[in-house]
Amino acid sequence: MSTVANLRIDAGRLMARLDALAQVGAIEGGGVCRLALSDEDREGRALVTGWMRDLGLAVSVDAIGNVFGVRPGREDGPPVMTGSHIDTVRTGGRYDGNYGVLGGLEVVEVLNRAGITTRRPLAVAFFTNEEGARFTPDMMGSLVHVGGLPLADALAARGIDGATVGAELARIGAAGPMPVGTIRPHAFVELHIEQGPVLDREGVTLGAVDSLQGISWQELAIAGQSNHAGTTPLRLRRDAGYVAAAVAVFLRDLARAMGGNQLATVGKLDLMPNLINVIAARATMTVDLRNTDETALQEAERRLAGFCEEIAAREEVTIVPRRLARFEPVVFDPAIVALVEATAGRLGHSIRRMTSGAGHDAQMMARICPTAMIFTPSVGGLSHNVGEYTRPEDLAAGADVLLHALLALAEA
Ligand code: HGY
Ligand code: MN
Ligand code: MN
Repeated sequence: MSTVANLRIDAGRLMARLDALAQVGAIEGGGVCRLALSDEDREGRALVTGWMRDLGLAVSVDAIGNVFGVRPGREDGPPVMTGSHIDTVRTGGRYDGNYGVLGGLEVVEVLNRAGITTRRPLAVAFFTNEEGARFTPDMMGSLVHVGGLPLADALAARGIDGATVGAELARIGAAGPMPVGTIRPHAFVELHIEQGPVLDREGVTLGAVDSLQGISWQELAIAGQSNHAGTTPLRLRRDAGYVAAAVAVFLRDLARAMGGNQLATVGKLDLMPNLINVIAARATMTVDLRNTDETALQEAERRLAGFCEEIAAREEVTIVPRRLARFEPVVFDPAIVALVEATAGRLGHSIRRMTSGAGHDAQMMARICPTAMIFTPSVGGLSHNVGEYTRPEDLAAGADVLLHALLALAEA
């Protein structure tokens, strides 16, 4: 039997599974559209749970559709868990989320082939609706798992297409019999692409993720009055389209003025009636604010609310905010961060500590067990884009560090 220290994942096998899963919801340019609880999600779930069963994992599905593949240990007890998500944004890449789940399956295959049974059980999970692109909040499945969102509230969440989570779970047959929150891990390590420019720009192979920034999502419903574009003087306009645009410009200026790590994004904007010669009666827009500093994030929220109040009065429109998601910054477990760092060093890979700009299921699991993340570089920092790309050798390096970090946690 090969010594444990020399164990390495099989990069070809990992790439083959990534390529196979990427065919489910494949879109032009090598990307993936697999929105949560869509037909593509159903197909992806079937493929991945099939692989879990082929690897001898005991598959459990909970009431929000989270899927857990458990590998028995020499002893019973809470498993050391890894995993991520297989839902994507509409113009997603093939690595976001999928890589963390398939990296976990590759770890299981290496241990199976080496005839190794760890002291603690291992588990590979994928959580429902991490992206939040169709149903908010994001990280929904893992948030329900840790008790941060009541199951009933999650099931009632209505998507951008009007469907509810509960109805879509039933439609694709993704809900399972296991009560949510059943499996409480001993520890959780998530493998994920960075989705930002840091590692690629610095030429560093891996990231030991020690924190994750705060996230504030809201929808603004702006109501004015439709009117004729050619006959209505400026002073009589109650133009929801103009106000939406002014909010977007304000947000960019706000992020620039606040500096630090403040980010602001208007990703979704719908006008009604959305016609060339009609002043928009309504505008519905989303605002994504992020900051590593919770006090600054609250300041950004306050300044946006103040601007909305002022421009609503000036333009004689109403602006009704609706909170979609709100998560404070998270600090991961220093001991696991150090383990990831030391493991990368032992395997000969460069690594640096960093925070995560993106939200991840790990930020929810950190509420119930020691948790950290491993990042691999995103070429050009591109993600949530069909051009998302990570070099196979970097994908393999990340999975090797996951293998040995999980082994260390499962034997400790
Ligand atoms: O929005 C995020 O950061 C994650 O992709 N859900
Ligand atoms: Mn992700
Ligand atoms: Mn994502």
